[in-house]
Amino acid sequence: MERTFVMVKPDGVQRGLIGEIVSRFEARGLKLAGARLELLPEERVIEQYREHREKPFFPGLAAYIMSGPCFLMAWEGKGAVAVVRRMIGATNPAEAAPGSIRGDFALDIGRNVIHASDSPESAARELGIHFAPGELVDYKKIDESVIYE
Ligand code: IDP
Ligand code: MG
Repeated sequence: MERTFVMVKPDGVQRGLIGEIVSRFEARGLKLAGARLELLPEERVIEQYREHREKPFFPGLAAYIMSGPCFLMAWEGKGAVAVVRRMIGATNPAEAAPGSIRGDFALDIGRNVIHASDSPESAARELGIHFAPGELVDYKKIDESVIYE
């Protein structure tokens, strides 16, 4: 089983999309291991987006992410990192497939509603930035026997 870090960005929170987004991951069969609504401090935004620190869009990105609360989640399941990336869709919502979260709910690359880790390595790193050890919950979900072979 794999865990991935997923975050509804401030535009998604303000637009009332938390429930819709959580529902999609639940319906897919993924298991919620932790969640928190939070106004992110600048240090953690810089840490999360450190690969983009020198890019021209970084100041705007950081201001957007800190413009309101984000909804932070850890989702668990078989191949969760890649599965969730496909569910959120392409970075630029104009190119995101219909049926994906960005393809259904966004239009602008600078307001693309959701973040998800892009590899198992970044998932481990990002979960470590936002969740304390022990904050994520290990439990058995009763539908596992019908979701997995
Ligand atoms: P990802 O979120 O699909 O992993 P990344 O390339 O890692 O995409 O970029 C991180 C975030 O930075 C994007 O989700 C988007 O919010 C923002 N971003 C990326 N490229 C641009 C851009 O060209 N203009 C404005 N914002 C951008
Ligand atoms: Mg990324």
